[in-house]
Amino acid sequence: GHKGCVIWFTGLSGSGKSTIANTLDHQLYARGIRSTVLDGDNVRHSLNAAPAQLLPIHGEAFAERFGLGFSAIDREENIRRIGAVTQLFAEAGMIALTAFISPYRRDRELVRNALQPSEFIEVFVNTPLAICETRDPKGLYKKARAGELKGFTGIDDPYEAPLAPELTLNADNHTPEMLAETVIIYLQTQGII
Ligand code: GGZ
Repeated sequence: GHKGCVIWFTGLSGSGKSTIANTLDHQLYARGIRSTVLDGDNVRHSLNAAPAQLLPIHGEAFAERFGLGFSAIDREENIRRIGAVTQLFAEAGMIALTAFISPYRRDRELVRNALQPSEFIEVFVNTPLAICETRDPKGLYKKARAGELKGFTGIDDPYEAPLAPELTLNADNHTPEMLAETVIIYLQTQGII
């Protein structure tokens, strides 16, 4: 068996959060533990997007009110909603893995404080900006450097690194498999799995 919890990955764009979370998801599955991954691809485009079907009915004002972008308050609301969803998962006894930049310390602490102390595992994916920028899988850093994309985390928008994360992963010289193993071992030592 296992206990419900939230494994909250935080780090820059391109740091490896989603890759590590998905690798961990597979490793847990291989051990007979069902978990789920929430990331930008499945949350920002669904729960936190303006529903396209309703645009013709309610108009652009609806999208502006309920769809989330990347301003400070939009990021805050993004994390708040995700936190609420993960709280439901944890309370249902499930393991929720999240992979969002979540750049603000306060937003992450609000999620932490809504859970039991043992239920929130903050994992700092500590990949240096220079490496994230070299990877640049979507070319977004390049655009941000060129001034074509404003408010990009790490370039002209803040990233507040955790002060006391449960785990810090150095993703630049280890494989995702090794890093996910580190989390597995932590979960075992904590009696979560
Ligand atoms: C940061 C941005 C931005 C800006 C679009 N700043 O590499 P990606 O593409 O897939 O990861 C980034 C993702 C960040 O979404 P999150 O929901 O994780 O952000 S937060 O926790 O801050 O709410 C990037 C893309 O969206 N992206 N514009 N301005 N990342």
